[in-house]
Amino acid sequence: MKRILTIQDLSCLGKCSLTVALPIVSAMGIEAAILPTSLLSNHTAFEEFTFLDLTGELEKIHSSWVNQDFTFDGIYTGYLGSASLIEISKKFIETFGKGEGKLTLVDPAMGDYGKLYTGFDKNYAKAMAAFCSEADVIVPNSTEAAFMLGEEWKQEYTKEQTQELLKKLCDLGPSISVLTGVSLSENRLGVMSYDRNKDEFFTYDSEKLPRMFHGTGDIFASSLYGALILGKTIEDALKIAVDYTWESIKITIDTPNHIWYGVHFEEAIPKLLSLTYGA
Ligand code: PXL
Repeated sequence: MKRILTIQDLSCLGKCSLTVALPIVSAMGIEAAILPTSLLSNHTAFEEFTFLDLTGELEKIHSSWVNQDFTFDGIYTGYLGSASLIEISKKFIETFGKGEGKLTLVDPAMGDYGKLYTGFDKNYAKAMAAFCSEADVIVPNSTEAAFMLGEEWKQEYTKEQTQELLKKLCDLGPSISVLTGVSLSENRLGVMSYDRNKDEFFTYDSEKLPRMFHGTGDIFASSLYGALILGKTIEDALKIAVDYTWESIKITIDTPNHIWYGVHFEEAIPKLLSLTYGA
């Protein structure tokens, strides 16, 4: 069985980050070790929240893991929370995430709809851009891409502009960049990727659903990473992740006042397994 490490915050309520990644990666048949970067009462899109930065504890865990020679097939990072958390995550990747056959995926989770999440600023975005040099694959949305590249965010991007963004994102270091939330025609929403080594773009989308929910980026990134760890090609992994995220949103669409609580990704796990393993 493959064993991966995922590094992101633990939000006690509001399905996102670890409370999404752990069940999804586990359901795919992969052991998921976790490192909580911070402990929050709930995610930061709610009206108020508490935040405990766990950098100090992660330093101790790093030393202990080095003593015990632990190994992982790859590392997937999401919302980190502060510059020092980016630094310690880098240390974990350099110690445990490098080597033949290992895969590092960085989701630079820090903003949406043209704005950074509460608590982040341009310096955090700059540090995150530098952190992307540690990754094989990165999966920003257009807001995160624009902040990392120091560009003005636009509500809409043409195909050519999207391709240009993806190439610039690969210049940060990863061999594959994936842009989420790509909409190149009305009523369609999906992703575009660029593989720097093959110089190839790939687009996959599905019907645009009429409502947006919080935490869907984490569902996408977790299922994409799981599929890649299971040996799927980037194209097949992107199809699995887009279709599973779509199904999770579809199931949730009629739940009133649910935007901040996250989607019912649990109920779509059978779909994820049939997409991944066939059924
Ligand atoms: O899903 C992204 C995310 C993860 N973790 C925390 C967040 C957010 C987005 O708002 O606040 C704590």
